Amino acid sequence: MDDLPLLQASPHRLEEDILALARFTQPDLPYTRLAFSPEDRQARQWVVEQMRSLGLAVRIDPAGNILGRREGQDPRLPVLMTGSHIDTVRAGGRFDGIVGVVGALEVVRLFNEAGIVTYHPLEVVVFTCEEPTAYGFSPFGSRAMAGQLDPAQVLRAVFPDGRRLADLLKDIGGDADHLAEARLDPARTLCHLELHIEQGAVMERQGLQVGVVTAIAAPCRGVARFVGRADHAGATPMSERADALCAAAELVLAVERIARSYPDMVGTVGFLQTHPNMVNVIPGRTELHLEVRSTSPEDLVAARQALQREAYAIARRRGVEGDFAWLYCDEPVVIPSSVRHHLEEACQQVGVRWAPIVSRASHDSARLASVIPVGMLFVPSHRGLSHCPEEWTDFEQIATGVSVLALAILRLDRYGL
Ligand code: HGY
Ligand code: MN
Ligand code: MN
Repeated sequence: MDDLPLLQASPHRLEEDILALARFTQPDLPYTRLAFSPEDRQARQWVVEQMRSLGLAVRIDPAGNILGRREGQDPRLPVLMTGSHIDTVRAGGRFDGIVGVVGALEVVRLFNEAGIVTYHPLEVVVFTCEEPTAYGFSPFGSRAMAGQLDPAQVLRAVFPDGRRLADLLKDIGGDADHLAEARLDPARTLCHLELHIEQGAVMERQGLQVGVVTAIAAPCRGVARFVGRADHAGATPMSERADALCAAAELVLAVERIARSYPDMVGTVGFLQTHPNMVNVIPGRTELHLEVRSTSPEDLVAARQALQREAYAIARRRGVEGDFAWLYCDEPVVIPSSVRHHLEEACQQVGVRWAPIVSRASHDSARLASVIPVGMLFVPSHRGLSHCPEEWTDFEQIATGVSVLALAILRLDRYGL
């Protein structure tokens, strides 16, 4: 048993921070803090102030990622990163991403209180725009760090209301003209650890306090558009219609059917627009955004091909124009045992009920995994609910996860990978 200190995170401080961040929301739609929104900018400023109050040196990279640096004993050593995101989905929760940021801040507090100076520099990270937005590719900040963004695409990106992504980035301290400088240097980065809520019900059902993530499922997201013929809903015989919404409806059910046909896959259509969207007009145009997720690269390839075929077959069958394109397809991630080992040992030493667990949700860590070693710890989600205001994790449960995170960082700092 090594002599690394077991530090006890404070549920009360974590509660204060989480409830403080929850106040930065669209007031009429809690909890909504979309990336680049006024609420997001206020929350980012709050985090910067917290970082500075803990003695961290704060910088914002060209992708808008916030990095709070705590110097180590040896500046030549690579950085140990930990953090997550603070933007939410629309009408989302108070814990998704936030737990990883306030947890990282609490680790710094614990180190400060214990007078611990790690060998490696430590960086607390808030990634820009992890959740989807109207211009498509997300996560944004972690993708930029992984060198997975096309700067030209970013410079071209415009929201439906005309706002340019480059301008929004500038508003938060980023710089779309220098995105390449946000890229991580793997030689200067030891690893990244992310504490996150499970967003599923496995841990609560099994009475687990901490989950050590083994793999992260990957989303493949695509856009389908159907163009039929808007017409009078009353005067047009059923045999003479080109109904774009019926075509979309068939594809929605095809996503469900195809996802169900693979053992480890999920599929969803969470976004559907129809035009002109009036009860007495046959829909002339529809646009839907779909995703399928799995930890199996082979199944994802097969499902993508099946979906693409299905979209065009539906269009032909129904006599409407159909168009389908994949926005992006991320790769599933396997967590390296070199990092997992320290997370598992930290669980053992803290003495928590833990188990290995697959992440069905995607995370910033999944994007970084292509360039540096990553690891993830989960804390339970009450009734498995997430991406909704009912999302909940007890502050004591979060504190347990943070205590394990703190020890895992000390282990990685002392023993390396
Ligand atoms: O969609 C996800 O898995 C993540 O919550 N953005
Ligand atoms: Mn999320
Ligand atoms: Mn998240």
